[in-house]
Amino acid sequence: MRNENRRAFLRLAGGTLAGAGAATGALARSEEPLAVPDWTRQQGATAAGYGQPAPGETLARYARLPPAFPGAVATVTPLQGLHGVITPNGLHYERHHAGIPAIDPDRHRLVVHGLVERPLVLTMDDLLRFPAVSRLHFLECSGNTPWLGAKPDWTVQDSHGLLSCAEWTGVELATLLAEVGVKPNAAWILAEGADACAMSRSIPLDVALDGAILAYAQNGERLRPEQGYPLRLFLPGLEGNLSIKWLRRLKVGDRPFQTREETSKYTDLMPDGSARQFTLVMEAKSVITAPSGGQHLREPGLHEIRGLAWTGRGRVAGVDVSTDGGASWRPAILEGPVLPRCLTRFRLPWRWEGGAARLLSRARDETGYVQPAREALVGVRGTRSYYHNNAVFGWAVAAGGAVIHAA
Ligand SMILES: Nc1nc2c(c(=O)[nH]1)N[C@H]1C(S)=C(S)[C@@H](COP(=O)(O)O)O[C@H]1N2
Ligand SMILES: [Mo]
Repeated sequence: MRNENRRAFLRLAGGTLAGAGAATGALARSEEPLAVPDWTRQQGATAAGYGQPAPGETLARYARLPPAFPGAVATVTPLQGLHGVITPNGLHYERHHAGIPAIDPDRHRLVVHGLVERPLVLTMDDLLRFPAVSRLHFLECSGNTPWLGAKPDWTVQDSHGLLSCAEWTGVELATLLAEVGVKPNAAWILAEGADACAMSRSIPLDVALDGAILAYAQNGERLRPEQGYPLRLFLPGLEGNLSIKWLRRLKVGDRPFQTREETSKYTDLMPDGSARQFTLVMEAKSVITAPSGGQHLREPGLHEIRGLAWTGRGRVAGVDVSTDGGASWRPAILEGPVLPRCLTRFRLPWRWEGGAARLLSRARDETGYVQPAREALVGVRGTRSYYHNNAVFGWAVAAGGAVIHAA
């Protein structure tokens, strides 16, 4: 296009767009809308072996609490900065009870024994020859979202960051169990990690046969060391602790093995002093990621409320959003495809008039289960629980646009 024509076209476009609203004001006001910038006047940088985010777009995990010792760390995913449902591998949350072991993949072995016809010792090469499946699933630590001690200055990374979602590739546990042949009285499987705490959990056999994966890849590349390289168990929809990283042993038995992680930890203390064991499923939950804690709404007008919903029981069926603290609710739009036991993005256009508002989201899953209000959850579970807080969670927008956490 010749220069003069181009200017005329842009003037016209600018004029038309300017009429559409304040957001396009900058374009309409610009003297020279398409001046040739410096970066267009010279050759760009050369290619990199492994790509990195653009400078200035670097999100980061951080430890939510100072670890008791360096290996016992939990780092949180910056949910407020992510789009869609996939967590980039470098930002997947981490929970290590005894640090990240440095495993030589050539010397790593997986032993399968106990109540099986043909015990096996497998190398990584052996496992890579089995039929491979790839599935998109969320992973959430059951200790995500502290039960007590909510803070107004929480960001969504602080309150919900022990949550990530990836495409996991590996061998279905069912395939391997068919290979070793489980005995008729088999009912539970012990999974053990190769880290310094030999993290171990018992999994009911029927649960283990329902989509569990011996995963060696994550979002297309081999697992990151912090996610269990070279092999982890991945149990879709269940509390993160069951997805044993650095997996080295599977033992089939006829009863639960009663490991430390299912007796002293990962149980739910009820108001009457009894403790629930093996509360494995992550129930339906959702959270608004924008606007969220620490963010600031700059100007009144149209804003899109965005968030994530998930359930360990299948698919998210719907998400309702309230902007008035629960007095009224509107159904949000679910961004497809809505996959089972996977994060689902929801969004809802909202006109912010500039006043105070209280934003809440409430997920519903395909079983009919509805994410509970905090009072309802505490009514049943009391306040002595630590794990499985899936209560409705709110953000307060102040008249000036500042966003903080408010139940
Ligand atoms: N071997 C081993 N497996 C483990 C853990 C661990 O410390 N050691 N942490 C568990 C916990 S509590 C969670 S929530 C998830 C975290 O997985 P991620 O670090 O890949 O996010 O792994 C689980 N598997
Ligand atoms: Mo966890």
